Amino acid sequence: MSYKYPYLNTDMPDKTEVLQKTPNTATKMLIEKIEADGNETYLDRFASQQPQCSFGLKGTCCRMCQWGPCRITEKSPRGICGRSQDEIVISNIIRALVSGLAAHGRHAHEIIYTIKGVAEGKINLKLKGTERIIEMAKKLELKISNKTPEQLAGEIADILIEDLSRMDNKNIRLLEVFAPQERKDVWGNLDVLPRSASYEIMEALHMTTLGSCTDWRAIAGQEKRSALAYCYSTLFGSSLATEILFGLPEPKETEVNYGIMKEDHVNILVHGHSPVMIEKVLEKIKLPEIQQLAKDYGAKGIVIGGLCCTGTELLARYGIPTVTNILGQEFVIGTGAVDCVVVDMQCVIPGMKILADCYGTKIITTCNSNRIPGAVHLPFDPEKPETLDEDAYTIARTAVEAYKNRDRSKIKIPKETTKAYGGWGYESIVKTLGGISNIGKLLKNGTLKGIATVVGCNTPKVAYESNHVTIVKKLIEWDILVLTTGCCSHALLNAGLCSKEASELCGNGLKKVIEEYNVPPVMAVGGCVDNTRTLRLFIALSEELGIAIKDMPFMFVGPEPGNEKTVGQGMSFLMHGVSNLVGFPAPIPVPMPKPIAGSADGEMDRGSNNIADYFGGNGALEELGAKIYTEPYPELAAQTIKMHIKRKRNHLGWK
Ligand code: BF8
Repeated sequence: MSYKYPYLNTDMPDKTEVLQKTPNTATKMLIEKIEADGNETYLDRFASQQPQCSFGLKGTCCRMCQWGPCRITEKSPRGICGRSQDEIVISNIIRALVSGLAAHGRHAHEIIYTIKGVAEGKINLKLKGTERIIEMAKKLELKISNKTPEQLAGEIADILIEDLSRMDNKNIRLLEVFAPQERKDVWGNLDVLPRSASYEIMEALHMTTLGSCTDWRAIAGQEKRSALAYCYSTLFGSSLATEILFGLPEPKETEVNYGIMKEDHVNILVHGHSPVMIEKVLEKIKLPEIQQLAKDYGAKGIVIGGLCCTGTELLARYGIPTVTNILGQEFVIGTGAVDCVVVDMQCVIPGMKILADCYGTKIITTCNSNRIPGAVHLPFDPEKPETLDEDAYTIARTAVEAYKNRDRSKIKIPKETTKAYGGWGYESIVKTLGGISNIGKLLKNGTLKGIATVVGCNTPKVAYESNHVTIVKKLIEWDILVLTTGCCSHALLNAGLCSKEASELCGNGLKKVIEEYNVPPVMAVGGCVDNTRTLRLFIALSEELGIAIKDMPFMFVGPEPGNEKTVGQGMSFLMHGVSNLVGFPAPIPVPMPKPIAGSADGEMDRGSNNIADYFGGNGALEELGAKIYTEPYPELAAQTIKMHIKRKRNHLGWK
């Protein structure tokens, strides 16, 4: 049985259909095991939630004051205050976007203040990214001579903090130095240049509260401003700051997937987004006394595996194997083999702790913003770093000690391991592919037809990971190079698409590139904030070829949107002129067909509103040179991407 998604005229899968259609073989076994153990996962809760609220699906429920909630219907086309559908829909979208901006902002805050702490000698870590420090110091026109990398990093951190918090009417510095001039002119003409993450969050919430702005176009303007703050203050801010702290990523050959866990080892998973504490914990785990402790409890060693974006960060830096993504975090606990999960911030679902209690898995939280009742809590605060080493040691010890409490009757680890060549960064992609001008040539002569960044979360609205994998298999068959981040990258890593062996699935052009340059067809470039790396590549290619990004054969693809953070991801690329293909609209609107009243055969009216027409029609296209396509069926989504890229190539006169 499947569930209806009425406004997209599509179906969503139940558990049986997920079992039939997911490409992830390891999870099939785990879904059945968890059910046999009498435990529930998101799949059961998704079923309990059906049918989902149709107003929520359309974004037409207003909860921005306490007179409501109000819903838009034919009978009531306005909320109690008089707010129209357009105003409600755009307000819901911008509130989701700035919520994601706040999350990335908080992430950036932790990393940037860690740099400050290290630069001032208060945090016992070393800055490993000298190359990035020098590059940024030059771009930001800092005086470099006679300064240590630490001094320069401290000055850069101050600028990044200003970009997060500036209240006066000045531009975000990272935008000034990293954005292409063509775009700065477009944004300037639209009057959407942002001040800072904090200011734009404040203004977005202000504009959408009761009795504030009722001009949806003005709110859409603030949406664009907030998206640019999201992109340059918090994506560029966190990603570059992490590289200052931990160094530039280098691609690594490794093995990923559930099978990296071992029954006779201590299995520790690391989860979240901001890997400062975990960096220290890894240092402590290597200590002979901690390794010995594991042996004393009868374990043959210690396995570390990565979840979500902390996982992809550690893959990039140390080749630590990734295991799974946001919707896999319950499945992996269901193996019964996880002794401990150390989490930092974001995308840790409550369901994971519920299952952890069923399987005797210890959870350790390390961020004050991410508390979980019943978990051991040892927070890292870059402004109070005195106990960092001591706490990291306690975490390492506690995680290993958890091994002795494991319930051995419930262990079942899937055998699947998958080869992967992941951990790409902007510099390593450019270098490995022979330089920017060579990548430009490969695009121009049609060896590569285009570049798609396929990213984002999982959604229960499709069979687990099926849209990510189906779309990307098609794209590489059509010689479209794929870059990926976040939860999508876990799906593609586990499906074997981030390894050179996936060459057999590729078209002749991409095959040639794989052989000649020793790269995989799908390049995992880190966590969600590392979409910066892809944007830098797009900007560099556009500048090299002298062609605006909006005219290049590029596309942003978010097949399975979930977290509020993903709204800003797509918008960041849209602002640069890169069209989006998203699997599901909410909360980004598309024309929403509705049954025609009195129609016996369920005929649908296209339905429309100004917001839908703006993002999916000519509005954004005219202003930004890009638009949002929505297509939940992966085969059709892949066709849409192919057509979009073909259209761009035709326009450029490229074969
Ligand atoms: O930032 S892809 S579910 S883990 S939000 Fe979260 Fe979505 Fe995963 Fe990383 Ni991104």
